[in-house]
Amino acid sequence: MTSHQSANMIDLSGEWSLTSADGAHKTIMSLPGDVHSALLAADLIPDPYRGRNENDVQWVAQQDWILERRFTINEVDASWYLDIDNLDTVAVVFLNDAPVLSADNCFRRYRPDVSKALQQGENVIRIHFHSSIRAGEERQAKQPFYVPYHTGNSPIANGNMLRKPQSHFGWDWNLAIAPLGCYGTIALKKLDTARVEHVVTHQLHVDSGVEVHVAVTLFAAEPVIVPLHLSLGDDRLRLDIGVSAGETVVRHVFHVENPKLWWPAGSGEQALYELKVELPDETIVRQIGLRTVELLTDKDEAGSRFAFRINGREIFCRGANWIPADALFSLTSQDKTEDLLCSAVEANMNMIRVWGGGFYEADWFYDLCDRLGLMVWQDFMFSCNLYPCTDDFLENVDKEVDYQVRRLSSHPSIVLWCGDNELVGALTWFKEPLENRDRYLVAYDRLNRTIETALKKAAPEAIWWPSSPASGYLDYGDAWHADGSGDMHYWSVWHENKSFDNYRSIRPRFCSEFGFQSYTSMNVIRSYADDKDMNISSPVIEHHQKNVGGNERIAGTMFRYFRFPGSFDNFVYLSQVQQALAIKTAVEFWRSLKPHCMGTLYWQLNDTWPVASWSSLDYGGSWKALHYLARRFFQPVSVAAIPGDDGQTLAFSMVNDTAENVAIDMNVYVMGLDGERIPLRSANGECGTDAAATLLEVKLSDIPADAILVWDFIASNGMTGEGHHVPDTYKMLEFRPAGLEIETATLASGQVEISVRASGLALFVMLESDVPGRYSDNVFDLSAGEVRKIIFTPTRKSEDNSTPQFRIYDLHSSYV
Ligand code: BMA
Repeated sequence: MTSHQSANMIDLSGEWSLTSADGAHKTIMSLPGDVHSALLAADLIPDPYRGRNENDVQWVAQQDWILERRFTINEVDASWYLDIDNLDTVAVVFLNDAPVLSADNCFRRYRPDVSKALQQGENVIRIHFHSSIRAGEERQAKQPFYVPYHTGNSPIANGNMLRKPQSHFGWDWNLAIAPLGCYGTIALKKLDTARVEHVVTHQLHVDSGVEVHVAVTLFAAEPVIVPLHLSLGDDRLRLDIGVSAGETVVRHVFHVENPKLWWPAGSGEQALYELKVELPDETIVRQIGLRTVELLTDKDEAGSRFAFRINGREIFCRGANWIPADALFSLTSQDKTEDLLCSAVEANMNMIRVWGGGFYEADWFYDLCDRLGLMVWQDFMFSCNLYPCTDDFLENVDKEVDYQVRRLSSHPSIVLWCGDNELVGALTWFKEPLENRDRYLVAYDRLNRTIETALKKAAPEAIWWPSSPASGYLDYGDAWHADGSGDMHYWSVWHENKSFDNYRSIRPRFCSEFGFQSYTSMNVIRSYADDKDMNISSPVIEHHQKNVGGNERIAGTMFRYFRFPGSFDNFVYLSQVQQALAIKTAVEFWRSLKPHCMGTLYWQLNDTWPVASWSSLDYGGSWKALHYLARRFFQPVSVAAIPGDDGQTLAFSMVNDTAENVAIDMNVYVMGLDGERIPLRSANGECGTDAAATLLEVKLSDIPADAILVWDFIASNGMTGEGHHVPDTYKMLEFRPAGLEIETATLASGQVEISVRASGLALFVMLESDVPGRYSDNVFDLSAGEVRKIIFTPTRKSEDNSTPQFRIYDLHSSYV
């Protein structure tokens, strides 16, 4: 929570005029905002998310653009500055034709003094955006040697030259349109006495409680005495500070007795204290959560550990990777992001990784994570490319890191700062570093060292991890395949076309990326495609797949495990089922390795536009099949069936991430393909706190031909679950019609109660409606005669207020 209130401020957000530098295009644009959205609103471009319109809007980023507005000021004296952040990216700001700022880093905050350029009465402010495409090209040409970038991820060239979100240049899930605009604060502020430059905190947990060390950096143009109020909760004090010209750091230590601790979701409360820093006309608020964080990397027989210890307790991290909330800033909102993050927590996640190809998110994003108990693995914004190591570039990075770390380091949710995404791997992806590894490795180390040094200077207690993935500090090994230490990105199943079983061939310490794609849901497909496009390889559908070979991989995997679906919508459904199965296979096995493995973050939580991707949430926030399964396979207490290496047995593995021991009762049945269950085994056992253990082993030979295994369990803490196991592949079984029927009743709340009944065996029963919404459960199995009641909560009302229409899928009917 950061708020700035000042009587001496001219807020410049709101309406500006937008003109292409050649004068050919003109409209208005609302700030904060992005240029493409403004052009779309003015009908100057088609919706880039529909059809193949992405191709038709490429000209936008090739232009220079000019934003301009007027404002009046009555009192001009020597103390005004421009406060601007998230300016995207290479831009010059003019005030009454005088250049007052030359910016080239979307991740910095700029506060130039503009007093000399201001005039009494009317003023004109103009921002000249230089085309990122041309700026990238010019900077690449000036490099002492060529600096390669990933052409697959970045179809728009040279994005690595610019400090702006790398996925703006395209990605294997993003459209490539190089957006530009101004996404943060834009205001003129008067520097009356002093202003707050930074508020940085750190905490020391001691016997008598917690010491919260607060360092406030004040900035003044001239020496002055200012009253500064500091408060933490009810503890408030006033200090009269003599500030010198330039920066002055004021330090204070609050003692919190009987501290209420902040815990990750599922492990305890998210107690928060409010820290307030007040100058006469400025108030800064920070949310403080009291907690300790350690990253354990002790050596052991397998290599070395990778585990987070929060408040003295090792926490298994369950989560996913976060990419930007939308490809276009103007389409983002706090509500939409809150919905996505709440979905993460509802699926029993306790960590997200803010991936290095997007943004350092806004303050409110981390406030939400603090409140929700979502730990944040925070990457620095470098991804999949190599980067310049020239002095000017490194100096720019140093300032970016300094600003971002000081801005964010108070958040209890942020538990780790990571140098980049996949830059060590990138050293092996291009011919230049393969031919001259020394040069590029040294260049990489200069960048990585710059980031580390700036981080430690800004927040000495912050936990630093050099890169994701990394096998260790100063270890440049292959963390895509070596599983003994560090964090791992395991992509062999998707990118190397290995079978789902292959997830069980590795024993990661912490898997921070692994993923499997699906098509986005039908409602979302309908938002960008017409009826004629509804074919898995139509040009429009292929256009909404950005990973080369992605659709072939999805279809090929279906051949491996299923009978080919009979229609486009069934293909979409089955693609989501197999995605969910892939990720479930990995997570269940890796959780069973606890405490050898202490985290799994799948790739990826969300989407930036409507596209086939690895996400578990559709663009717009609806849950794909994977997200419903994630809620189960991430449940703090769960049971999973893990096939043994011998091919003969199936082990039921219990895992318990809670702080209490639990007793688990489980029943295993043989299920005929007619949907009739026959009890096979019952078992009960204890699973200790923070442990995994085998509850029961079943011989695969106990499963008759033409049957599968199903089970259910209940734990002493009330958590329940169910599942099935097919001995071979689904396509080998002669499933029969499930005879699914649904009855719906609209409740006074506007929710819909849906009764789903099967007359035979129904696997992966999935409800889909014509209006977006959430189901109390979805993608479940039914046996013959079983009825399940589901509550559907629409996220918005249908236009004509009619009852939502439902469509129901199951495995057998997807084939026919
Ligand atoms: C990982 C990520 C992204 C990418 C994903 C899927 O390596 O870091 O770069 O989108 O793979 O290929």
